[in-house]
Amino acid sequence: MESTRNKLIKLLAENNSTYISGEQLSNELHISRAAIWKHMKKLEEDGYRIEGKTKKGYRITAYPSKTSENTLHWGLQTEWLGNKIIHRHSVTSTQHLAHQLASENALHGTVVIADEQTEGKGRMNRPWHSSENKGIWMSIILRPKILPYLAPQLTLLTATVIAEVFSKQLGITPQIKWPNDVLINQKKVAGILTEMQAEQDQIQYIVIGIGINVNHSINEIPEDLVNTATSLHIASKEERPIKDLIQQILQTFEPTYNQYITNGFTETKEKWESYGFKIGQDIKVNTMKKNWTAKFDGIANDGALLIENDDGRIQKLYSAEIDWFGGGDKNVN
Ligand code: BT5
Repeated sequence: MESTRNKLIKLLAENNSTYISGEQLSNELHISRAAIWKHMKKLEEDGYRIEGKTKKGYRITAYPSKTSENTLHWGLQTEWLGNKIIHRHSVTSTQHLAHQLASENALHGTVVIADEQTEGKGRMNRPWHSSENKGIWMSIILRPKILPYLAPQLTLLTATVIAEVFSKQLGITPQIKWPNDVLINQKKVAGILTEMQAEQDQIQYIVIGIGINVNHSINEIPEDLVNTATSLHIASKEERPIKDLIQQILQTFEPTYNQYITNGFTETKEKWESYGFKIGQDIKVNTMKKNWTAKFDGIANDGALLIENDDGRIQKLYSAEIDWFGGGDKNVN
């Protein structure tokens, strides 16, 4: 059951440019005008600002900066992405919850967000450190009409979205390390995990997991990651409201995704390569079978890693880790 308080916020938010009268609120919520007034005082204590005008009624003029379903909806300029947002304080992994919701028919564009994850995960079940209120721990449910083998393109697309928000809106230029790491000063600030449920030639749903270290100070980065991980705060000396950044990412993701679905991968490929880390340089390539050195040529039209071997042979790889000389610890991946 939705709380009266949440219903009240929704009613006020729906009418954010106009006013809603005390009488109307009282009718819709089935409580007295005095009870509404008490709820409003509580909201103000939490950082909401509510303007009341005689004869007109009420409207919200400012939301608190903390992350919640209501604050995320407030001012979110998207058409379909985030129409449904599920926010929890603590989850094992937003991926788990998103899979569960997707299998229960959650709509395309549903977004799951948590303040902390107790079992955040990376690829191949590697752990993803997700401490409380320090970063963005979010999963997006998509139901794209593309062939399943193209799904990895969405990982690359998501990396370009994060890179664009960092560089265009925060003034921090990151690099993208193939396939799914966003780096600042050669340290990992964000990772992406794309998982899907599909049949032979049809995707049922995709869950894109996005982890971004936002407000960690250096001593809040776990010891085993301190040489390889960073946060926006460490890189720019600024703390940022998580919710603003989530909104910026959703607002950039939606048109980028729409463009990709309409026109294909070309634009994403170009953008990805403009941020691509070590393109044109020698890298270490690690696959399940072997490790070797090759020149990184960029990505192919389908998103695969393109390398040039010593004998001049160009090779396409769909699954590999890359590393670089002087890259430090092996666990930068
Ligand atoms: C990734 O995996 O980079 C994908 C991370 C996806 C996390 C999001 S958060 C929301 C959603 N819910 C989840 O449970 N997951 C997604 P991979 O490339 O395998 O990198 C994992 C490796 O990164 C680990 O083995 C560590 O070495 C390192 N690592 C762990 N936590 C980190 C952090 N917070 N920042 C930087 N590096 C980290």
